[in-house]
Amino acid sequence: MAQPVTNPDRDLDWVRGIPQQNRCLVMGVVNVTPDSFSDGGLWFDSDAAIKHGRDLIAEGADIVDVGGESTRPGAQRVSGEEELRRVVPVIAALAADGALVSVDTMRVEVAEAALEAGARIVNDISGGLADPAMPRLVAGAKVPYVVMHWRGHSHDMQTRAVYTDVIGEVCDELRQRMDAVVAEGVDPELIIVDPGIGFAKTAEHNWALLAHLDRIRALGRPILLATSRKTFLGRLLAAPDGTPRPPMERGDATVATTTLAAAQGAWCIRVHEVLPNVDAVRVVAAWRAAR
Ligand code: PMM
Repeated sequence: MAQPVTNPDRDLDWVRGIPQQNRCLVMGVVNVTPDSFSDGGLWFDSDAAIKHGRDLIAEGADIVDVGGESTRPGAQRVSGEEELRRVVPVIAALAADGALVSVDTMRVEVAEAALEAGARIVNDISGGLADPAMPRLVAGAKVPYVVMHWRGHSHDMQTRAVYTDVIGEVCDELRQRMDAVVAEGVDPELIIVDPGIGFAKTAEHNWALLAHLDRIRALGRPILLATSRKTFLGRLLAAPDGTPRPPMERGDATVATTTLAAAQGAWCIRVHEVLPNVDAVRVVAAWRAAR
């Protein structure tokens, strides 16, 4: 893993305990699921998932995010037991290599086992809403906690994509979640906020959020952003007959959104393809340094 820099760009956010770079960080996705929208089934087997995580680190990922439950729109939940079975061996192997691993889970028992296996970040897409015991666990473990904007489980979340002022409401709801988890003992300095691109949001909502990361940054915490291969990009790049661009062909558009996010000071971007996105954040770092 790259060494921390001694003189980071003072404009860049940072999170205690996570090696600092002079650029936006890159989190590589390891979905140990049979049904994720973007790469479902490719890394379902533990050995394949471990190899994939190692490849992402070799390509320059600062963090690998390991998840065992698909959250694509309409997805049904898996059992906690199954989620544990999927993620724990993968996390243990990658952490043993020295990788900085986050666990993508809404379940406290999965987060607990993941931390025991060596994960050092909890990425909870529900921001503590799905499992009310989660903030306590994270508070006790004193690890960075990704609090994402979320309005309910994936099976019907798109019915909740109703806003009069999406940026204002997402900021207010994130602020409420930050206050709630701090009330449970989470150190405010360890919170990372995420506007939750695609979660109870239409394409228009996603674009509005991506255009106004400054407003989310005003919450005072580093931003994690995950646009990679998401549906709004597929819609934007639809064929003339309206067929959305398939997830695997949304890589270049993902890099474009990474550039936009990094230029607005995002702390980290979460992506499926690491190499081109590391290039993009390095370009943005050079551009920012020259301004
Ligand atoms: N999106 C997905 C999964 N985990 N975590 C955070 N913090 N933010 C996100 O937007 C997010 C996430 C869904 O994407 P995937 O199925 O490609 O992993």
